[in-house]
Amino acid sequence: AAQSNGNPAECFIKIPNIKFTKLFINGQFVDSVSGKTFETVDPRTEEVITRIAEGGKEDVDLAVKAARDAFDNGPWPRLPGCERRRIMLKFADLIEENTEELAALDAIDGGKLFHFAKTRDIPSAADTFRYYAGAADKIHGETLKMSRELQAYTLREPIGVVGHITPWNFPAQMFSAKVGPSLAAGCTMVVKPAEQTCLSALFYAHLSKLAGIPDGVINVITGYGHTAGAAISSHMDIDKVSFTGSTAVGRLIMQAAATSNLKPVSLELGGKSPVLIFEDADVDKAVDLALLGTLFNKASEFFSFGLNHVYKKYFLAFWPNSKLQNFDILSGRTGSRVFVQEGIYEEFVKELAERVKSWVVGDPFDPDVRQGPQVDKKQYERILSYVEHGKREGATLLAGGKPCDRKGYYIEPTIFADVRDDMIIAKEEIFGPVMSVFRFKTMDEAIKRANATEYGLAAGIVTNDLNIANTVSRSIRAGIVWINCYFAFDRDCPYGGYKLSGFGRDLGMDALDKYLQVKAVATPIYNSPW
Ligand code: TXE
Repeated sequence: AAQSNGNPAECFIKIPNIKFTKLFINGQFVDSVSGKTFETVDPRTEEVITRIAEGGKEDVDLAVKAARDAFDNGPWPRLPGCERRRIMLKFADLIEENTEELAALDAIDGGKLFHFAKTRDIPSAADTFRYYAGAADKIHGETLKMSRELQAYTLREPIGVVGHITPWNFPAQMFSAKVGPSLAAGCTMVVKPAEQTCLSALFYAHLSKLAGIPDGVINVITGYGHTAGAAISSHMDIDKVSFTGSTAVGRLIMQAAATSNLKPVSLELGGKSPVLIFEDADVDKAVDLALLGTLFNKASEFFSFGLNHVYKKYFLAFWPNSKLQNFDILSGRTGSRVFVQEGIYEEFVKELAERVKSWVVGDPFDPDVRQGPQVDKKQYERILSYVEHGKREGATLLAGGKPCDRKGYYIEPTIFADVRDDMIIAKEEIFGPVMSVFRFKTMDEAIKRANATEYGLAAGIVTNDLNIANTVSRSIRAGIVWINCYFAFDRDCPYGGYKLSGFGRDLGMDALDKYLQVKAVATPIYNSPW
């Protein structure tokens, strides 16, 4: 792969001064009770950006108290929906006004590609708030005629105090996809962002206050998972937990919920998503899809959050020579198992090896860069250890396979071909720029092998044959299937997993239900004419 040594100083964006590093509780930025702080590191340079307040159990208790009070006594759940909508729209506008700064925070804190965050992640987060703002005054129940003498109606009430625990991979989308629907529902909340990417979450907290969201409605506790996160999942006064992250932690959260107050949880967990490329497909387009799907955005993970015009326009500007011009915009989320039908396998692999050479790795502020650094040392080392497994197990290394020769957590885009289903790299989620290419003969075989995973987050199909597309999409056990695109979706498209990829959906109207209780109210009617 090509490397860019783009110096951020030469980029047009000034690295922002860090304004918010404390916990946000009841509308105020405060130190943690213990006074402890932790470092947040810039993955581009491995240097400390700043220290952030380290929230623990006592801080979670304070945040929950504020959220409970805001829920039980405050205005937010009591406002008419149209009023909540107005405030949420203001919040969205403020996010948009601060797009550059938010994008830069995610770039220095998490290695996110700045230009992409600026044109896609942050605008999409603002739009997600707008989408749910529009829902805030459309939450209503049903009237039921139980019998001639008995009538009932249902109320959809906010579930209460919500705990949101999020990962580092998409800070803007995670925040908006969780906070948006819960705000619209009238809930109050405690958000714990991933310890690697806290800076933008604190900035959102600040903007929420400017927008007029009352104190105590959104609280942000920065800190570690086993302390602050665990205090949320086991809290007796939190009514629901919404989590995105690893399957291992998802299990812990469910256990903690079960043994505390039996709060409902929704879990959006890992994946090992297959992409099935059939031999009638255009090889050029399929190669583009596979590259973008697995390598873009530094991880084998890429939220497009939109076939929207902004995204499309930007995307095409970003890749003017891409063969994707006539293709719907795509990307990949853990699309790390690429199954290619034997008739085009050799051609595909050859083209892939060639094309990855021009895949630019480097500073996320450089507009030519397609792949930034990994988020932290732990993730970097974890990915490299999987790469070693791949080599040891005898997969053919087509490209990459080692760290980049520069400071920062940079890894060469790595492609293994001739991967067998029993190899570790074929089974475990790597969550890095590592693609595994498999060969298959028939559609039935491909379906079987694609489904032979404990996960079920997403899948991709590349074919021009309508029958194949329809049959495979019905046969794959995954929460979302993309045909001739990858990771194409938007705020109105529900997202979540089957099997060990979790349950519950983020985004779309389905996500609102997670934050609502249904109450049925029955009453007799005397002398009803009907
Ligand atoms: O996730 P974690 P990490 C997968 C992916 C990745 C792996 C590790 O495989 O390589 O997870 O990533 C908090 N109680 N996905 O370390 O550890 C933690 O502080 C309560 C897939 O980021 O699950 C953070 O806020 N909370 C996924 C959040 O959980 C705890 C996206 C996520 O951390 C906790 C991200 C505990 N005991 C990772 N321990 C996807 N598919 O989108 C940690 N946390």
